[in-house]
Amino acid sequence: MTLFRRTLIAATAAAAFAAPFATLAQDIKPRIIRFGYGLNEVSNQGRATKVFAEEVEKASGGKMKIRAIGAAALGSDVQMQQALIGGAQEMMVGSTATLVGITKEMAIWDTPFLFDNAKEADVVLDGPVGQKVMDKLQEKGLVGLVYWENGFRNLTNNKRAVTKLEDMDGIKLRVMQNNVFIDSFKTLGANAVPLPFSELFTALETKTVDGQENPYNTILSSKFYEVQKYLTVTNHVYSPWIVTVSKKYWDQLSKDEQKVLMDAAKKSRDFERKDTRAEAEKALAELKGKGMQVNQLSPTEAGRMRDQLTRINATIATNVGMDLWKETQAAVAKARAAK
Ligand code: TK8
Repeated sequence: MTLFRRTLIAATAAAAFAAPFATLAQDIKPRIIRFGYGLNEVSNQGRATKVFAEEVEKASGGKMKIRAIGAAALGSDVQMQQALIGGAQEMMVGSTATLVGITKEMAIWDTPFLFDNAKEADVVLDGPVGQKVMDKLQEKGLVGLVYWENGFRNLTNNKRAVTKLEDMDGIKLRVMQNNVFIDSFKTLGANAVPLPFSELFTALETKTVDGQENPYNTILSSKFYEVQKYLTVTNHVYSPWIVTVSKKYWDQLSKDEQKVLMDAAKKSRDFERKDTRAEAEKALAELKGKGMQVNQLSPTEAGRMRDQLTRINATIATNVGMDLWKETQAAVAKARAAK
């Protein structure tokens, strides 16, 4: 646009007859998509959201713009999900575990020790089983695009170093708002307290709870090391995040616009997994550097915890349905066999 034309538009807008400018502004008005997430901007979630936003802007030639809002400023995972369903917010990324109240099949990802490593998780989540579970969201008013990695979860607390099963006794442990997590930690002897992530730091700081469990990345980016002394390497479950869109909003988009979001979501996923894994490799050392006391479980104690936790598998299978349970187990076995 020439300087002359720019001046002309400005002049027109400034004039009492601003109508032509208004029409022009209307024509180029981009679609603003509010994308909420729970962690800080300086976290794996924040960095991948930025990549997603850049990709959307680029692929749409600026016609679609992501307004990224982190640190649960739009609400906790559960509150944002409701806003998406109602059409008051367009997009979010959050834990699959917090979706179980909406889509019970999501509980399959909460199965303790389901995946041995991230590669197995990628294959199953990006394969037919992952897709099937994701598609279940549609009847509830949500469209799932991709899974991101939250990661293998580990235990932190302020009471004592957990070196054996009995050390879990009476620890007030914040868990995600979902029955599988409540049951898992009750089985281990902890006093499981469901709380939204957005209230977690304060709950730890004020000693409302003694501990929590999350991947190394989150313990680091959410500064839990400031309020937690002990970290026990448990890797008790692999948590995915899932990028979702309000179905009400999705249905208003053209096929091209939907494709822009889908393609950008895939690019953000690939970036996010790499970034998360690179960070996780360094995070444990950093947490030690911040003063956390880290311990591994002996093979015997790890085995005892595993036995205890896998007792809830039967309940998970009943809740998600035996067909999905078996299909998932078969997919994991296949991924494990493939080298
Ligand atoms: C962030 C949460 C978080 C999850 C949790 O909104 O709640 O502990 O691990 O990542 O989704």
